[in-house]
Amino acid sequence: MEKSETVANEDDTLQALVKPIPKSLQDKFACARPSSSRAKDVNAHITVELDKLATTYKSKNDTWRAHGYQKAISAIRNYPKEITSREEALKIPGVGERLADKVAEILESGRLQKVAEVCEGEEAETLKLFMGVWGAGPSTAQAWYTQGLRTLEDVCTRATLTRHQQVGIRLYEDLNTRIPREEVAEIEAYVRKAAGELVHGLVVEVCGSYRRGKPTCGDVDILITHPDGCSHEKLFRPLLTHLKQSGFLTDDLVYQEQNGNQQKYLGVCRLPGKERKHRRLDIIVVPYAEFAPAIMYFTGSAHFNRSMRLLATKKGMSLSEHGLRVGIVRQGREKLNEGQLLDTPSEESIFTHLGLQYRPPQERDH
Ligand code: TTP
Ligand code: MG
Repeated sequence: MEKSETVANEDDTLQALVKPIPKSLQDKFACARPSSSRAKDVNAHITVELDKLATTYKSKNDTWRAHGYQKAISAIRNYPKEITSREEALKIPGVGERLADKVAEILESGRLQKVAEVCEGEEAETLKLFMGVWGAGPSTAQAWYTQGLRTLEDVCTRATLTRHQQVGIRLYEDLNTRIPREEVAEIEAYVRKAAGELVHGLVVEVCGSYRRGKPTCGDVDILITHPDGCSHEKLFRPLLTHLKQSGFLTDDLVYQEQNGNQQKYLGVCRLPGKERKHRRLDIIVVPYAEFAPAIMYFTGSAHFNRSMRLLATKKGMSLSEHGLRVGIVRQGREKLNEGQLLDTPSEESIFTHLGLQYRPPQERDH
């Protein structure tokens, strides 16, 4: 009893360090709203066109424009009614004058001239092709294009490829095919069984788009921890060796990336049996104390995470896959202190600390 009071008082003291922001501002954050379900996506004819722009700007390394469109797409997806006019679009938070013009153009003509200009030229098509090579980001894609390369064959013969990119080219078709949920579940079961043979009592969760309920996934993001707070330490390397020996892991991309106390493996796997495709697999092993912030982060979406982190920043806090801190002083974007770590035993507790209503993973698909 006495102990829980101490914790409660400590929590109250830390909670007092949270900078309040007006509710009207808080409500503007995507993370304060549920993402709409697909069934309610009545403005898909609009978001499909805007999404082409967002994807192309991303491949051109224009992150600022790409995020701007992503934000508008998310806002429009969450709008519950079919948009019928420019004025109606303009009333949606996140949609400004220029975007409303684009919505009006789509409503009138069913398409967007800018999509033809920005997304349909030879350069845009080639950059999209090159961005599909695992390990090639926008800068590499652009460099290959500038070098005069136009096809994957050109890249194979004339570019100097990193080890990742060699895997990306060799498995181009497989790695650019989305994975049905059912197969993700099979991959999880395979990893869970292998991990369970090494250490008992592990918690194994598939995060990413799978946990958000998507019917298909780009890759498989598996998070592993152990409730006793220490047994996870014995798992990482033996598990990878085990999965490699059985032939399940076929290619390593990043063998071990140390991120604080978290360990991350990025690779390629293939289930046993005929006609199986190679699939991208991430395995992240985290200490139990970081489980909630880690599972929040790896569940995403990336847009939802950006919104959460920005809200935390506005409140003088800082959110990452390692934890939630309070009492952060910033000069511009630079943090001047470490702040204090809040107790986050569950995802719910992170929402509560940020003054948000809890959203289950399916409602974070922004
Ligand atoms: P991804 O596997 O890249 O994304 P995803 O699982 O949501 O979608 P996909 O079906 O294409 O695999 O990353 C997993 C999570 O990691 C993502 O949902 C949120 C987090 N993340 C970020 O917050 N920012 C990022 O830039 C990336 C790449 C991931
Ligand atoms: Mg994923």
